[in-house]
Amino acid sequence: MCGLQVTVDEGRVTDIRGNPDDVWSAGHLCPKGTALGQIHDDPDRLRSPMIKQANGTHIAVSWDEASAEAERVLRPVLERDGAQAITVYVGNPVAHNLGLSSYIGALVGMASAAGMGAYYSPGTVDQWPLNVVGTLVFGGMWNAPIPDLARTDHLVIIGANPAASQGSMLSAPNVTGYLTDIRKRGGRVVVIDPRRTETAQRAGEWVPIRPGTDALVLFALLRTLAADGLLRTHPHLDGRVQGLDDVIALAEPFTPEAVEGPSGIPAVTIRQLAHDLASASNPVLYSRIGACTQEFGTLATWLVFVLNTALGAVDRRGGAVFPTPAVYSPMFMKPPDQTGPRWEFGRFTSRVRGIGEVLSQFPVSCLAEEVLTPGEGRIRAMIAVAGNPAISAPAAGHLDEALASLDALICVDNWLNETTRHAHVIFPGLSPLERPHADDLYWMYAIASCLKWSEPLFAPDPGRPAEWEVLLRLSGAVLGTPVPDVDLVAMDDLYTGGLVATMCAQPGTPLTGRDPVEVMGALKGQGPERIFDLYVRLGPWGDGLGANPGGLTLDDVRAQPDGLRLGELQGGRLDSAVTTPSGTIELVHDLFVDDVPRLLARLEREGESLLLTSRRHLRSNNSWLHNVPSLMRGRDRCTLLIHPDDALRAGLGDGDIAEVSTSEGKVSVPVHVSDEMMPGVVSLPHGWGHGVPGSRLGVANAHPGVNSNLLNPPDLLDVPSNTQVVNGVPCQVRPAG
Ligand SMILES: Nc1nc2c(c(=O)[nH]1)N[C@H]1C(S)=C(S)[C@@H](COP(=O)(O)OP(=O)(O)OC[C@H]3O[C@@H](n4cnc5c(=O)[nH]c(N)nc54)[C@H](O)[C@@H]3O)O[C@H]1N2
Ligand SMILES: Nc1nc2c(c(=O)[nH]1)N[C@H]1C(S)=C(S)[C@@H](COP(=O)(O)OP(=O)(O)OC[C@H]3O[C@@H](n4cnc5c(=O)[nH]c(N)nc54)[C@H](O)[C@@H]3O)O[C@H]1N2
Ligand SMILES: [Mo]
Repeated sequence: MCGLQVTVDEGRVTDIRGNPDDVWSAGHLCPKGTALGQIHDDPDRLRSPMIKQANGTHIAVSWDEASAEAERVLRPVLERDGAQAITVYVGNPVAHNLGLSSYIGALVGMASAAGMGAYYSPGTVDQWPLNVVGTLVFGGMWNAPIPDLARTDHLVIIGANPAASQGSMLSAPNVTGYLTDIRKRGGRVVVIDPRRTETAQRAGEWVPIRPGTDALVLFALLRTLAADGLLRTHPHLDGRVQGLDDVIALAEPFTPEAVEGPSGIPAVTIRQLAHDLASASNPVLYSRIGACTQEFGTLATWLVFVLNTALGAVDRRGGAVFPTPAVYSPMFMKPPDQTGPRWEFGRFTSRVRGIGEVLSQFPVSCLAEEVLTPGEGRIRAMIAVAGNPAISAPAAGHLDEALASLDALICVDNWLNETTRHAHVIFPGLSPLERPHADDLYWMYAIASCLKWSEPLFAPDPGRPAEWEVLLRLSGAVLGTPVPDVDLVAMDDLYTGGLVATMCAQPGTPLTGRDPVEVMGALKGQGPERIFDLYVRLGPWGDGLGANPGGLTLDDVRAQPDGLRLGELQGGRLDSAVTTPSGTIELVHDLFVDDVPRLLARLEREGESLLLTSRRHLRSNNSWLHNVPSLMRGRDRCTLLIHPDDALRAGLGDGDIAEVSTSEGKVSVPVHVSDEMMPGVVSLPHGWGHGVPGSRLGVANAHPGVNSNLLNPPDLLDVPSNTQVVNGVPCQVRPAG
């Protein structure tokens, strides 16, 4: 989302810096942005499709040969077992890539129409609790207020490390600058995290917490606010909230004294935290992945919004506010398979484990067993789009085995890596500098309403399709046309026309009630540009396809290479932003209430072992920036962080190699002894474990690290949301060898 200024000399990138004139980022840039030139020039980046030969190695082939090979492996599966034998894996970069984000719906939607069961994504190792809470409390999978960083005077950050991640489901340039500013204007930033992170160091206030116990502490905070008479009335929320008293009643058993032992946070500290929140002018809590991918991810994420509501922070400037995205996204719509007035969960169950779907997904760790277990309905083909599940999914060892066993694995990916080495065919996308770019979903979490469009810097080599064309080709193939014969123009019209027709037919979209033929007639061009033009025009500042004459179209956005800044965060948006059946914030649902007994049982658990957690680094991006030389300089980053007391007990010194083991597996990894970890908790980054045979990653393979997901068991789950637990996994640590 940050604006770049790229200097090119004779066709080569010589410099990348932040664009000082960018309306959004005003010159800010993180190391990932500066890496785009090296990504573009990476000799390992695939420029032509690859197919796997009989001996298991990959060779470059023409696009026609690749299509023929995809047809050769895919068709027999479809003919023998039907579309129920295929699945799609939607990887993380899909959300950050205009062509993929615009057309992944074509592939998933058409494969579903053909009979595919669940699709998979890293969502269940990420933000699925937030999706569940957004759906039930605010009315949409991606509905959630964000902290008003520029105005809060008391920010509590739970399980997020924006100093590394730059903020997650919270889009702001230079988040750490905002944290510094909060303190400069006399406010406070408190970080609740088992690790004294870079963010905690900046915040100055660190409250260490035992992993997985946030929900206990949040209930205790709520209970304290209520018991100590700190809940004020908040007229702006009058009649707009349901169920707060019921949640307060549920908090009764969670006294600060009761949760002190399990959480490691002294009761007196919890009371102080509650009183500080209540006495601040503009308090707000923000949580992310550490509060999601843990044993009680749904309850913790839910309680953050309960507390924000109880404090009157929701929908108020300086609190938790609803952004106004300037561009529409179809992700704001209810999925077409959710037909009733209320969202349904558990509508179908997984074949092997019998687990119920949540927002159409099973835990990503189900994928391996669905591939490996014989019987009716077994998955035999997979299309993986910009994902590296061999590294990113829990129980990664099983998944690696499963990927190797597929009858057809087709990857849309730019590298030959740990996952794609198993592919029968790899279709590479263009480099980030060869394709246009614009964001959609992430403006939903942004601290300002902006519109931007970036033109491609370089023309792709002749004959290279864009990724959206590859997705349409594969969509057509799943529907029955041989891969080489798919008519891309017809498929594009079918998909875009279908999207428009859905939006016209569904209540509550900007196209409700309009004529799809007339809408399609008002659009020009094809591909992501046509779709993005539609979304600009359907945004609050758009021309509404004629309904709002003089409003914006994509052409207006293109004319402003530094972007358009159209609005700032404000309160008072609840009535339009909240789309629950009642139109109010609905705090109480069975899905939450039914999980409280599980949390109560946590109070009784004793004799805990060492717990494993995850972390991120500023110069990594999940698994896939480790081939960029400038991001790999410096010390080894794939280390086990451990507190000095735990290291001493385990007989480990700084730099020693530890063997870390769990019920799932073991790895050997260098140790970094530091009191930045709280005692009893160790931390490993995810995204490592390179250097596997058959991959082609010159730089990454020279710094392989270990795959932390070899340690994460498949069946440790946050029950209500199907989210995998990768924070708070019981483990043992001892000297290796
Ligand atoms: N540079 C960089 N930026 C990234 C990424 C990257 O890999 N590198 N990844 C991107 C992606 S895909 C995402 S989803 C976002 C994630 O963005 P964030 O949510 O900010 O993720 P992390 O930096 O992993 O921070 C999670 C924190 O949770 C803490 N934690 C672990 N267990 C618990 C617990 O039980 N309770 C509490 N309170 N804290 C806990 C960890 O110690 C860690 O500090 O970042 C995005 N941005
Ligand atoms: N233990 C543990 N596991 C985790 C996490 C954790 O905190 N701890 N975090 C989880 C989270 S939040 C996430 S989002 C997932 C990430 O999980 P994934 O999305 O599966 O993995 P990534 O590492 O992001 O892999 C991205 C893939 O996209 C490819 N790629 C990069 N750019 C492009 C492009 O332009 N086009 C195409 N077609 N492909 C491209 C890369 O080569 C790579 O194969 O990991 C999850 N796994
Ligand atoms: Mo993520």
